[in-house]
Amino acid sequence: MGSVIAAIATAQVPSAIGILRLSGDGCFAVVDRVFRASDGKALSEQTPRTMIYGELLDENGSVLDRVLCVKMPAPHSYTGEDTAELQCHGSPAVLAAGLQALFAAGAAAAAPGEFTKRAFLNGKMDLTQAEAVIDLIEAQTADAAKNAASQVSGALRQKIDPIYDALVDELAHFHAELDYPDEEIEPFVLASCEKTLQTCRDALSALQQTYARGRVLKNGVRAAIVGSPNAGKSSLLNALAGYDRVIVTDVAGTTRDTVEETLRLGGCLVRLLDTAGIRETADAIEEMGVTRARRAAEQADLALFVCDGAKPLSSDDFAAIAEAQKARVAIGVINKSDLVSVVTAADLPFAETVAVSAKTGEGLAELERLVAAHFGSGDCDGGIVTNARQCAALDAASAALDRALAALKGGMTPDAVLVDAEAALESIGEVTGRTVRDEVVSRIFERFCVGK
Ligand SMILES: Nc1nc2c(ncn2[C@@H]2O[C@H](COP(=O)(O)OP(=O)(O)O)[C@@H](O)[C@H]2O)c(=O)[nH]1
Ligand SMILES: [Mg+2]
Repeated sequence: MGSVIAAIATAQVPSAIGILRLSGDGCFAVVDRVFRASDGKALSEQTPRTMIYGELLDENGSVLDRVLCVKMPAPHSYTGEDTAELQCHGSPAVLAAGLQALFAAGAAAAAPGEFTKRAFLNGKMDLTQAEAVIDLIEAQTADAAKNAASQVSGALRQKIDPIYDALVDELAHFHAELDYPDEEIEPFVLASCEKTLQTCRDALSALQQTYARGRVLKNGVRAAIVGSPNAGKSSLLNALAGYDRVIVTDVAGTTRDTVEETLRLGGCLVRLLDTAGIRETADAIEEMGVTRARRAAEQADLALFVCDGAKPLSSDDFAAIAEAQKARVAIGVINKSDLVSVVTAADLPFAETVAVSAKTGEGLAELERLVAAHFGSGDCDGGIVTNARQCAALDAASAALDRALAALKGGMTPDAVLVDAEAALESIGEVTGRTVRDEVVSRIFERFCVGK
C-alpha cells in the first residue's frame, strides 16, 4: 500500500457538501487525529462503508465543522488501499483548514490523478477504465457521459482483452517451434494461426472504425457555416445559440474572422464556426477571413451551406458550395424562408437541404434533427473508442498484424511472424495498460484534477 495522501475531492466553491478524501496505509489513524466520532470510537472500530457522524477538528483541536466520515478498507475501495472520506459543509475555507489538519496529522498532498493512478497500479482498473474516469467527469452531453460510464465499468476492456488473449494463445505455437526447431509446424496449425490473426485484425478494425464517432461524442462535431456574404450565416449561428453571439448587419463582409460557439443540437455537442462570407475581395483582412473560412470547411465534420433563399444563387454561392462539399457531411440551408423564396432544394447539390428562417426560427428544429441523424451517437454502450492515445495504439497494432499476416502467407520463418505479432501484442497492451511505459502512465494521470 502507498503512503497516506489527502486532497479536497470536490469543487472549491461554496456548496452544500465538500469532500476530503484520503488513501493509503495508515489513513484511518490519520483521520482519527482530526475526526472525533460522536460515539467516541476510533475509525478502526467503526463499520466499513457506513456513515459516521462526528466533528472535524483543526490542528489545535478546535471544532471546524460537523461532518460525516466513511471508511473503505482495502482491497474493496476505489484505490484498492484503505481509503476514507470526510463529508463536510462545502465551504472552501473549512475544506482548506480540514486539509491542513490532515497534513499536520501526517497525510501528504495527493498529486493530480493520484487516487486513480493508484487504482490502476493496484489492478482495480485498466487504462481504458482509468481514462474513462476523466472522460466521465468532463462529459458535456448525456450520451458522452453514458459511454464513459460504461467504459469505467470495463466495456472497452472487455472488447480488447479477448483479442490480446487470443493472440497470446496463438503465439504459443510459434514459441514452441522456436524451442524445438526440428519439429515442423503442422500445416493445419499454420492455417489456424492465420485464421486467428485475421479474426484479431478484423476485431481491431471494427474498433478503429468507431473512433470517428467516438471523437465526435467526446469533443463535439466540428461544424462550419459557409456561404456568400449576407446569406444570414451569423444570424443562423445566433438563432441556434439562442443569443446574439455574432454581429449581424446588412453590410456584406461584416464577419471577418471565424467565431466559434459550442451548442447542443439534438443531443449532440456541436462546435459551430461562423465564418466570413466567401467572395472575391480586395480587402486584405476580409481576404484572410475568407481563407480561414475555406480551411474551416475543409477540416469540418459538418458544413452548413447557407444561402439567401430570396435571391438567385450567385457565383459566390457556388464557390461556397464547393467549399462545403469538402466536409465529411454537408447540409444545404436555404435561409430567409420568411421572404418569397426563389431557391429550391433541387438547385443545390446536397443530399439534404432544409429551408429555415434565422429571423423567425422556422425550420431550425428540422435542421437540428438532420444534424442529430448524422452525429447522434446511437449506442453509447462504452464499446466505442473516444481516446486519441488508444486509437493510435490500435492503429499500430493493426499495422503490425498486417505485417505478421503477410509474413505468414508469404511462408516466412516462424520468428519473422513472431516479431510482428509480438509488436501487435505490445500495442494492444498499451491500450489497456498491460504493456504501457511508466512515463506514459504518468502523463495520462497528470491530466486529471487533484482529488481524482
Ligand atoms: N428576412 C430575413 N432576413 C435575414 C434572415 N437572416 C438574416 N437576415 C438578414 O440578412 C442580413 C445579413 O445577415 P448576416 O447574419 O449578417 O449574414 P452573413 O453575412 O451571412 O453573416 C442581415 O440584415 C440580417 O438581418 C432571415 O431569416 N430572414
Ligand atoms: Mg456574418
